[in-house]
Amino acid sequence: MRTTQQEEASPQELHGALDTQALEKIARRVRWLIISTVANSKAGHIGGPLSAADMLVALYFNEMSIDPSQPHAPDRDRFILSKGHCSIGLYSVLALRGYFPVEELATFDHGGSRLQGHPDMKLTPGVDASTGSLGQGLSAGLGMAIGAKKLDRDFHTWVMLGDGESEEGQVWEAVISAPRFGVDNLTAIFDVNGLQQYGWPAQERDRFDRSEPLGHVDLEAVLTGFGWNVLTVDGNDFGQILSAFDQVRAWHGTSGKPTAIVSRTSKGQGISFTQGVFKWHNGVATPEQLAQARHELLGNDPEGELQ
Ligand SMILES: Cc1ncc(C[n+]2csc(CCOP(=O)(O)OP(=O)(O)O)c2C)c(N)n1
Ligand SMILES: [Mg+2]
Repeated sequence: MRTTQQEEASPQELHGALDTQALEKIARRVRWLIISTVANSKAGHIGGPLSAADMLVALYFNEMSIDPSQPHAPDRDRFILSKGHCSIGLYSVLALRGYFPVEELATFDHGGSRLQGHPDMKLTPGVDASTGSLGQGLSAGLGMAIGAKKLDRDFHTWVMLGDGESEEGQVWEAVISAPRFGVDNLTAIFDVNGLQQYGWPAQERDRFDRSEPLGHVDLEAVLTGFGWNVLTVDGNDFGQILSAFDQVRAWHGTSGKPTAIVSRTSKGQGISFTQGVFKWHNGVATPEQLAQARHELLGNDPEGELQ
């Protein structure tokens, strides 16, 4: 799908080209592609891609300096999905943005497909780092940001992490060291959706309700203390996301510090039966559930017929 507004803008000049209504429409399509593709392939993650969908759409459709026809352009902005199990969210956005045909999503997680369950930078156009083993993406992004400084290149590197993922020690090695390098060309987005794969039972003997991975942590205070610029947004609100991006752009090349966006979201966002339900970390929707999701996301929108 290419929107009229996009056709008018050159690939490098998308910033600000779409308003929040247009972005919301794209995000509804992305959510439909996530749940329908996973159902088609009978495997994949749902809750994490859905919580991150709005941020991914805002980055790829309104913020990053990229050209889908030149996925290896040296000056492109970089994006690393450190929570690599959420690949179908990234692939859906990359497909709609024009990196590869939307129809290719039908091959998701199949042997021989370019769209593996976890992102592979050697296979998929638009994927800047191979991820899936949680905890590693911010270190890779820090390396890219330092590299840009050393080579005097002006691109920005974005990394998205999960809140469960942020229990990994390597995340904090990167958090602690990044400010020493003055990487004001690096932004870490923490997708704080309140759930991980299982988490801890909220109460003893409680097998179903799950407590927040970072619920006991003042993430903003910790990141500020380690020397980061910190912004907090409702990560399912495009107005707040775009305002945060304005601030990131103002700090790029000027603040001398990396930036963290604490993106407060809800896992499974946007579909009534997945939202806030830990069991939808992954899962395959039944035909009835798919029909309901489609109705909630697309109504009778004929353009929703994407696969
Ligand atoms: C090093 C490592 N340990 C465990 C896993 C298995 N795993 C996949 S997703 C997940 C939970 C991640 O939770 P979170 O980061 O909060 O992601 P989200 O809620 O966005 O799905 C786990 C433990 C993994 N992929 N890598
Ligand atoms: Mg989570």
